[in-house]
Amino acid sequence: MYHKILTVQDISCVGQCSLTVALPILSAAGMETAILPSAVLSTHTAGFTGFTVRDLTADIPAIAAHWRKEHISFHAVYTGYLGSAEQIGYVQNIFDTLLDEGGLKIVDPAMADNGKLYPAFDDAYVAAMRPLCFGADIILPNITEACFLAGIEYREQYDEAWIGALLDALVARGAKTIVLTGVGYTPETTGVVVRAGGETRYYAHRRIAKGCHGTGDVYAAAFVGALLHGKSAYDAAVIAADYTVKCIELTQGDESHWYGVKFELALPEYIDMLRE
Ligand code: PXL
Repeated sequence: MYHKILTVQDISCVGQCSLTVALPILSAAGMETAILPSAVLSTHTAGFTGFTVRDLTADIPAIAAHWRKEHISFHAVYTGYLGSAEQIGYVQNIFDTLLDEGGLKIVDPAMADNGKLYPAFDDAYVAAMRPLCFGADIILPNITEACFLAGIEYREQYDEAWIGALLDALVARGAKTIVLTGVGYTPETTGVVVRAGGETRYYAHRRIAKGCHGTGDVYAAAFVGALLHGKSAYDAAVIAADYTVKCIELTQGDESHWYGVKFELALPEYIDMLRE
């Protein structure tokens, strides 16, 4: 299926994350992909120092107004790393005014990992992110982000009951389909829990010891591409997991490539997975 979609995220010029991975992955999935850069950074903020940031919040209302004037609309809007709490309000307005009838709102609340918010964010940002997530059709948080959204204390050790309670807390606040990433119940595995339509399913896969930057963005873009291609939320979550693992495997062993993953090398396999 060919769809016109919009993704709203930053451009980190160097570092293989956000728009520089979402655009090629969504294009590979066969989607016409419009972009709205939330900010332009010289690099991402996870490991580089002294990066430049140009917040584009002030440009967004005029861009959205121009699109409305041109009667442009999208089958889905998918958001990732956003520049500011104020920008989240503009994104809500884009959800409300630029989606086709029945269009999908997909939010990756890219704001935290390993129990901590990213350097640019604070509690006000989390508070602004909640209504965006709880009004969306699909959210893709990792465990840290899910805890911030649900107001539950982050844990490194957990079991299925605790994950179930975390999902329940998100649903109680209004979450619809939840794709919870980075859930592992054994030291050798990690995986993804998909709660959709009252049903919860888990897909476990190999855990690769070292954490890799940008893999959350690779995962979310691959999920969105597969979903819009016509896969179910669970099947899209499995394809995105297998693709992301492949990207990490292809990067392992190259110490100089610490800032991201070589997602480009696995795009042919991603396309094959979509065709199956
Ligand atoms: O991968 C998430 C992300 C996106 N954009 C910027 C980031 C990060 C993670 O740190 O810094 C600018």
